[in-house]
Amino acid sequence: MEPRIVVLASGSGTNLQALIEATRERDFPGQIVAVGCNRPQAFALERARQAGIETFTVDHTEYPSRAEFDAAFSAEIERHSPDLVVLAGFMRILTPEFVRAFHGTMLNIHPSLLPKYTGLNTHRRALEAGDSLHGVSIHFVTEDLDGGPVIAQAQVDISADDTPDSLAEKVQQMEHVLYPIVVRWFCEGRLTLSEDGACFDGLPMTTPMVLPANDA
Ligand code: NHR
Ligand code: GAR
Repeated sequence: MEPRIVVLASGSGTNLQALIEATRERDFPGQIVAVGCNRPQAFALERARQAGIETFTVDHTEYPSRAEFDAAFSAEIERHSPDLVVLAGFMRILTPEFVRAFHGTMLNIHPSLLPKYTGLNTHRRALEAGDSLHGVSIHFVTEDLDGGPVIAQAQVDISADDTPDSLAEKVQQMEHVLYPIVVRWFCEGRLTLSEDGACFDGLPMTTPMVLPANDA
């Protein structure tokens, strides 16, 4: 059977859309079996419904603690027996218990060139720092927030007239290219997490795979 993928999202779901389109290709080695959300109004849910994919929502505002939200959310995820959990614009920090339950089988896409700018508002922070290069990283999720082993990155150039919004748009275009590639590698069994970090075809990755900026 093809690897079963559960995608978790909180917002507009453009990365989800890119993954839906990629996994629809006849030769794609995995299937999205469900989309989970912590916000009932997230447009990601609508995209999943449009694609005929099962959805579930666990509204974090209805839970008194992170631990209780995470317990309810992970129970919903487990019902779908995922081989891979994909965070795609998922905006809640996950407890160590949650992360341990999906060790080596959970990926996140983060809008910066990690280890730079973990956390939020990455585009504004890259601009304020005067950086000329920015981008996106895909990493295994560990207890260390945005600190798990990085698998792949795509760079974008920052130009003088960029704003946080224009930069976000450029970065997102690369996200939609890179995430389906990395999810495919995972589904093909080429990507694993070992004590030495991320491995590709069984060999530890000493450095992430990088798609360079156009005029780098
Ligand atoms: N959880 C763990 N344990 N490890 C990671 O690497 C995680 C994670 C949960 C989410 C995505 C991450 C990102 O790509 C992610 C990686 C949300 C926040 C945050 O501060 C930080 C990082 C990420 C996602 N969230 C606020 C919180 O209190 C809420 C913000 C909101 O709801 O808008 O959880 O950047
Ligand atoms: C993406 O740019 C993703 O990198 C970022 O949110 C956006 C979600 O867009 N993720 C984070 O900031 C995680 N904290 P989408 O909902 O359209 O895929």
